[in-house]
Amino acid sequence: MACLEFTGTRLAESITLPFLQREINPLVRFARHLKRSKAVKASLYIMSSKAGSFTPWHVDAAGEAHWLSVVSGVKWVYLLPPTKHNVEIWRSAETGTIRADLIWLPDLCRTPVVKVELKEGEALLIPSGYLHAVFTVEDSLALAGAWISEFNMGCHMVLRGLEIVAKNRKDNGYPQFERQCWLIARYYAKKWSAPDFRIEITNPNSLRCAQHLYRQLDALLIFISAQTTKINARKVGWRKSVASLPWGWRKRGMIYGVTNDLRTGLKKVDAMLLEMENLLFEKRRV
Ligand SMILES: O=C(O)CCC(=O)C(=O)O
Ligand SMILES: [Fe+2]
Repeated sequence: MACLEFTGTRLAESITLPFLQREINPLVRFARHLKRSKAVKASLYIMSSKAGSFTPWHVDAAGEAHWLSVVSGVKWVYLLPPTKHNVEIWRSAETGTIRADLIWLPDLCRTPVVKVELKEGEALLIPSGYLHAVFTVEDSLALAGAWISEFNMGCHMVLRGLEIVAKNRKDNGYPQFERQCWLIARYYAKKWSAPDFRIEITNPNSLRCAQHLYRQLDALLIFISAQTTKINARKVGWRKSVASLPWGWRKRGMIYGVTNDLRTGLKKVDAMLLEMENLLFEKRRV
């Protein structure tokens, strides 16, 4: 299988990104900041595979979500959700504890494997963190686009952490992951810590969505706080993440401002959510 990134090319310009990638991808939403701070590469790929080729079980960089669109040929995509147990099995395969070349990974997992056949003109959305393996049935040409988002931060953090520990994604991890995390953090720090910010809750569903986002951003706060401490300590291994911060942030002390504002924002939202939960609960009882 040959895989090439085509971000920023004429081919990329001719593609309309799916709604999800456009609306959820911080790269797109924060493009204004990204240009100034040396553009981050969006992830668009083109893949050409021979019939009979097989991409073994893996999770994409930092558990990014992505779409896979088959232009010609046929592919079978096998999927497993990123439960704690499944991720542990995959990690064992990555570190060599399990011989993934001898064992069909789903046999060790507790969730059923899902198989999707993708034919010419069809596309599949692979959610964040999903383990997948791909078998090419007929010679094929496919396009893919990947992104990370604040709605899956918990998952990104766990998988990014595993990548760093396994040191298996030195060169092809998610492009400038840390930088994007900081941009997301800044966006919510500003929005949520504003004095007039209120979260709109109208029904149990919107409450669940808001609670989900709260938990994801809480995971993000842990991550950026850890980075701030490392930056303080000037540990050699963290130079790279310092370098990946948006330009000028370090000098202007922005990293501390963002961390503090996000913490304040989260506290505020936590209190609001509790209040809303009580209100909704009361309403239902009446
Ligand atoms: O098509 C393939 O063989 C691999 C595709 C893949 O892993 C992906 O789109 O993430
Ligand atoms: Fe993949």
